Amino acid sequence: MPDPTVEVTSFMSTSVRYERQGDVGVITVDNPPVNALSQHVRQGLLDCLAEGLADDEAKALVLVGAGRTFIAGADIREFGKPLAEPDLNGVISTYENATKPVVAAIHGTALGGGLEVALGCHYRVAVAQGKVGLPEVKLGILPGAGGTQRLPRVAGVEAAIDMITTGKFVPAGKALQLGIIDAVVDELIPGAVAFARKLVEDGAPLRRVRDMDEKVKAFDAAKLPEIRKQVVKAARGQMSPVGCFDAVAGAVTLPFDEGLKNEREIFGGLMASDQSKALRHIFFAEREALKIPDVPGDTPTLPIRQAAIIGAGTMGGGIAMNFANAGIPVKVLEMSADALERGLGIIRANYAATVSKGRLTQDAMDKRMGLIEGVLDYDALKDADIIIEAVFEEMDIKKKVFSTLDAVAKPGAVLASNTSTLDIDEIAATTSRPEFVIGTHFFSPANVMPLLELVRGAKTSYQVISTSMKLAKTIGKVPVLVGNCDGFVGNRMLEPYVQQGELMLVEGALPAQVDGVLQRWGLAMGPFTMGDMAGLDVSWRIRKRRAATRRNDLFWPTVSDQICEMGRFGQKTKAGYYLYEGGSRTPVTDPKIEQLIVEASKAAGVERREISEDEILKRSLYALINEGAKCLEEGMAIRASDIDVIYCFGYGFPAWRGGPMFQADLIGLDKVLADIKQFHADLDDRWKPAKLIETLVAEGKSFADYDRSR
Ligand code: TC6
Repeated sequence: MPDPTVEVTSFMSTSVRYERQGDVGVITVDNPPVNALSQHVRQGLLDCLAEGLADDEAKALVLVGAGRTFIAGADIREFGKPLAEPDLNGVISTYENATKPVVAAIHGTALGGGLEVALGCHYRVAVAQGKVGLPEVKLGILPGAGGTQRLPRVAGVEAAIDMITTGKFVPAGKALQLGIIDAVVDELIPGAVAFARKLVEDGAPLRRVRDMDEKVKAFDAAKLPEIRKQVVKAARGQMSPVGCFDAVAGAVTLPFDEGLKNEREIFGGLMASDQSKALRHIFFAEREALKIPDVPGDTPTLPIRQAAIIGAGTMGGGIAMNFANAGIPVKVLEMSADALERGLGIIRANYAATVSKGRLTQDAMDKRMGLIEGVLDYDALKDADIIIEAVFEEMDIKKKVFSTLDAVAKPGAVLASNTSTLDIDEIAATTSRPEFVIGTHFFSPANVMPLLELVRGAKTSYQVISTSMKLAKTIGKVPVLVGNCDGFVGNRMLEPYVQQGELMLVEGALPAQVDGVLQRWGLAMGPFTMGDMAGLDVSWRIRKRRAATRRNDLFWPTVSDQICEMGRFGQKTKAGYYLYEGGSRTPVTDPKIEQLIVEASKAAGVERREISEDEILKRSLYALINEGAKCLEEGMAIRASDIDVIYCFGYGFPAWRGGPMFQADLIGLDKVLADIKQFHADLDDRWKPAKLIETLVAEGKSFADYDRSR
């Protein structure tokens, strides 16, 4: 039934419509799912504005989004294609120059071009749950429709630099304080319409943000160079935060129109960059990873109202925090009261640290702690909808836990194993319900790292897969479904990568040299710093387990084993490849280890040589790519882009490099293959090229083509 109080005067476009509520015209953008500013929306916005201005009955106009959100930005799918008119800047200035007051009514998220459109309106209101942000920096670009010029004019220069260079979202309350919005309303459309009517009654001016220069004038331009230095440092090689800064600086140093021109020029450079292509690739890859080809999108999911974790160690505690953070009650089982108290103590200390940094209120911490219940008896887990085992990484122990779970868990409970390498089918076989068993490979620290590798066993049901994917999103993770093989996808690829690092040490490199090259390229850390952080004993144990089955015709470096034999397991023992003095986490080179490496070369009969930066980078990156391709050809990863998501969200691979498989396409698969073949000829059989790479090169295709063909 149409609402009789609403007078529909016309439908100019299927995605933007104009209606009137009494004396206020309402322009509604209706372009699901997020009201992105596709070409037809931009045209619709112009058409409906013209309609509203021509409507003599309308004294003011309100702009609103249909469905779950205001406009969430430009249509990212249009990027990289020729611009179709009308361009967004033109639409925004038409709104800004409108002769009747226009009020943007924000709910959901007003992001990017969406917030820029709102800043083109004369006034902005939002519901309390609404959020605003300019997240373009995360796509490798900047707010190119005036956002870098208008936001500082309403929020002040420092707040604008912070928002634009980080892309963070700001909730309505804070947006009001900053001056980004003018009021918080209880109900979206009625609130905005009432606000607009009041403007008319008060004879309020047509306030154009472009003319509001008080806040930019109040800013001391002498501060800019120092802030820029900080932005460059934090960006660690990513161009867009610096471009964003430079554009906002233009709002301080240039008149509005020139500032816009400056913004436009920087925008063009960023948009054409490989970094932006990489970041856009990761944006869509993250969402694509949620789609599992053989699992129908509408597969019903199981409700998860109560979770349980077995083990209150570092991993178990971190996993429990994810549930509590999402408001899901979680029981944590330990074998002794002492171990339980220790585990809960660490969780409490983690939350307290967040409270002391001002990122969580004491009240919220208490609520979260209140959702975590320590238990000492398996029987307490019988009501749980999901039970995640996070005990020691030993097959026999995990099997025992699962056969006990099988006896205790209610029918229909998801039984998950947090393993990083073990065979999920072997674990599932100890239960009478392998279809309910799935691997959940969290990354440490589990309450911080976004990646969640979900491991599909041979019998895992569609329902359990769907439930786990959905749950992962609910607890704030980025899930990727992978197959069941040793190390799954992430750690399996890591092994040849770390091996290349270790081999290069014996051939002539040093840890700080290898780590330095990779860090300068953008990785959060190189293999040796990473090993020290993760604990060298973990990979030592895995190496020992695999020793009996490894190939005898290959040379196996022993440096890492020797370091472990010295009781140096990395940061936790204050020494590993590096030294960590006085509890510091900063690696310091240890001459003793350098000596050990030189001796290892001698013992292996290897004459040490200079290893170039190029060789370090290629051997590290191509080891990942070659193993990634093998994971793909074996079906362990569904898509090349899933592998990129795994590396960017779980292994500190810079998103602005797009992940290893994206890099392979960018470099050119034929070039990558030629180098791999050369390594194969010069080094050893570890470099046997993956068949998939050879096939794709022979067909003139890329990993992206392979993904599209599936
Ligand atoms: C910009 O504005 C530049 C302006 C200057 C120009 C001159 N375009 O994330 P979800 C799709 S740059 C196209 O799962 P949520 C998404 O791919 C843009 N598509 O939902 C997915 O499709 P699928 C600045 C988009 O509720 C579906 O919508 N804005 C866009 O978890 C649902 O998405 C941003 O960077 C888009 N802009 O989160 C905001 N956005 O179902 C980017 C989403 O086919 N978007 N899709 O896989 C977001 O951050 C989130 O989507 C969200 C909603 C917070 C809006």
